[in-house]
Amino acid sequence: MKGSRPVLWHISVSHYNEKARWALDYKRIPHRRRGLPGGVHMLAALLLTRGETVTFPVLVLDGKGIGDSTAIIGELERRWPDPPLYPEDPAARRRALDLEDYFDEELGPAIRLVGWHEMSRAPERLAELSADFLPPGVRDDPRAAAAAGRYAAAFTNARYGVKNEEAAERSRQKVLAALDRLEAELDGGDYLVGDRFSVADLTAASLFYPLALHPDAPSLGKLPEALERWRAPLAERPGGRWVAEIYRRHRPPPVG
Ligand SMILES: N[C@@H](CCC(=O)N[C@@H](CS)C(=O)NCC(=O)O)C(=O)O
Repeated sequence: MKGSRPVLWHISVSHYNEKARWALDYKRIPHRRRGLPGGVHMLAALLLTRGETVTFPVLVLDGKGIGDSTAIIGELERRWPDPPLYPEDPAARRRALDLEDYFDEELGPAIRLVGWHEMSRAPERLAELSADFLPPGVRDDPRAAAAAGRYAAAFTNARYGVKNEEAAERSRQKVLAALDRLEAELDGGDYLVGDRFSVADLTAASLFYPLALHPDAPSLGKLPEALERWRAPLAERPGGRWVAEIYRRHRPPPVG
């Protein structure tokens, strides 16, 4: 299948998936998207990457499945270098990749856990969010939506332990630490590395999208009250405002 259009296998609400979508859109790479509900996607990821990963996103390029958003961006950068996401200068590039790694490892799992923790405690909100993954014929059936919500709560608890209050509190602290670090690294500037947009900004903004909820980011619907109470003041911090601004300036619409 050499030369065929790349296919991104993704989960619509997932922030790591948003990171890969943003990179494809930023580079204006024509591709197709295939969405799957969380949980079901793990078998697909295993098959698409021939056993290498159980996570989405997976990008299929020339018949080969590439798992992990960082590896996907690395391959996009190699094949479609313009516009670049990696700085040219080696020291700046190292810094950008280190920041990508920091936000991937420290922020990504923590903000996901906080989000699912609060969603799991608000079954009606979770049912609404999960209904989007149902086929059109059953999407409007409240019992099907509630069942999809229960499945999402069970899956995220089994996989990430989202019901655990102590884990949620540790994760809230990690998100705060990541926001502190973001603001310290920016030091009042527009970009994390040098004076232009790079993979570091794309990673921080996409993984922080649930904080800023910019209209161009994935929609999470109406948030549970507790989640909104936690999120709203953080969105007003300089780091939260920066995420919204980076979305406004650098998140292009999806490539058709
Ligand atoms: N390091 C991976 C993380 C991706 C990831 O954790 N994806 C989640 C969805 S948000 C997933 O597929 N989780 C399934 C699992 O953890 O087994 C990346 O950057 O792509």
